[in-house]
Amino acid sequence: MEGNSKSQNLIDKIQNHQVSICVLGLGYIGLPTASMFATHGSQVLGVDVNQEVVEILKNGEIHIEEPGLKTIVGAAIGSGNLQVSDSPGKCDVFIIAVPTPITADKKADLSYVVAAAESILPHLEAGNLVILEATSPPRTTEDLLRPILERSGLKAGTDFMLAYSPERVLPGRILHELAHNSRVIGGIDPASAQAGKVLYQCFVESEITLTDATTAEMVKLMENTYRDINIAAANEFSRLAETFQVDVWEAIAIANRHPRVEILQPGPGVGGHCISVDPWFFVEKAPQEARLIHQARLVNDGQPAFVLQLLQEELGSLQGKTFAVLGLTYKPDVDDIRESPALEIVALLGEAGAKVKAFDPFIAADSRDLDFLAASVEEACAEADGLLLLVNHHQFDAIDPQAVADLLRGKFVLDTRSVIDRQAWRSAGFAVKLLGDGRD
Ligand code: SAJ
Repeated sequence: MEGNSKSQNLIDKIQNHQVSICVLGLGYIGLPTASMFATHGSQVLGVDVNQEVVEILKNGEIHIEEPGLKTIVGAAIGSGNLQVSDSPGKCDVFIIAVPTPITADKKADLSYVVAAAESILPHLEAGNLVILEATSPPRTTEDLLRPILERSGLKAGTDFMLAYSPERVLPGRILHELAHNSRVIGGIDPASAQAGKVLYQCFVESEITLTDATTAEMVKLMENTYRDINIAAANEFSRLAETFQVDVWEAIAIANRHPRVEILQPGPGVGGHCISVDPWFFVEKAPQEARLIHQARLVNDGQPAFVLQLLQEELGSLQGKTFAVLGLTYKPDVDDIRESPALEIVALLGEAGAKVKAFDPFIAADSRDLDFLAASVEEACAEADGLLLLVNHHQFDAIDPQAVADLLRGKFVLDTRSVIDRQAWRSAGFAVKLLGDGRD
């Protein structure tokens, strides 16, 4: 019962706009979340262990590309409600929004969650609420986070509240989806979940469903796993279409006219830090049960090698050839290259003895980490033996095949996303190959 009076105190503070919130991790999720709370009247301390990020934000800039983010961060900092720091302080609520990547052997790396939880310890007080937002293997809140926080001497459920509430927003639409997507909050007890609900109601305009922490963890992983399996089906269909000399894009469009079929789009593979990562958390924890999930991961992870195979079938040996690569990010119109299949394809081209000149409008040509970047489509195409379209950024819609034809040494284009107007490219003298069209 003590827990309920604690939660009522916190709920009163939230409703009276007197709550202070510490958001740990100022990345794609933490920064928009911190800014949303701040612009809706809460006092927010945004924390990132990367000093460079803290400095950029203090100078009114942002370190990630996301529509509308700069405006809302500017408004949050300008209002005085959002402060940034490299270490947490005393607050009513702590939200952990740090990355949970996978290791090379496909195990969840929870070191950032552990570090964030430990950094809260000296500040944790009775009546606080701690919420984990990072995508995590089932039971992380109960079996990893709870014991760390209880090292404070306080007991979860009795002295402080603890919940898991995954982010579900789509990069490129984060601000809209933060407010309009439904949200799930899993508490270690009903009082924790209820306090979380009142908190997120500050800016979430959609339904908020309450459950227990482990169910909420599982829900998050199931959503991304479901999408991964469905993309794997589309990718496998693209391979079958090559075998049976069918255009998979046409076949999918026709199949999707069935009222209960909605096949996704094939492509060069699945990237990003979510869908290509999260299903592994099931495989790691329950390999005997997660067999379909494992196979889907292997299909999607094998798609870059399939792209190389198509290229070799079209052009023979790639040794000594140079390719113009258009697009490096994991999907269109974002600046995120984490787990990007395009980077895997660049690496495979290198292993096959080919050179790459890549252009991506979302990546600065002087990026320190990538040494194969061109500053424009034209620069990438100059003297290339072929062109690979790996990401369907909107900017690429405007490429005129006639304008680039003379720049390339070899007039060959491989489209992995079904975006180019094949007839127009053929008229400009190109041999065109579309991934998944076995008739090409
Ligand atoms: N992709 C395809 N074919 C498709 C759809 C996507 O090849 O038909 C590829 C994309 O090119 C990309 C990858 O899949 O490489 C993932 O892109 P995505 O747009 O499907 O998803 P993410 O990773 O940007 O965001 C997902 C979303 N989850 C679901 O849609 C179930 C988002 O709602 C989550 O919040 C996010 O993961 C996350 O953070 O977990």
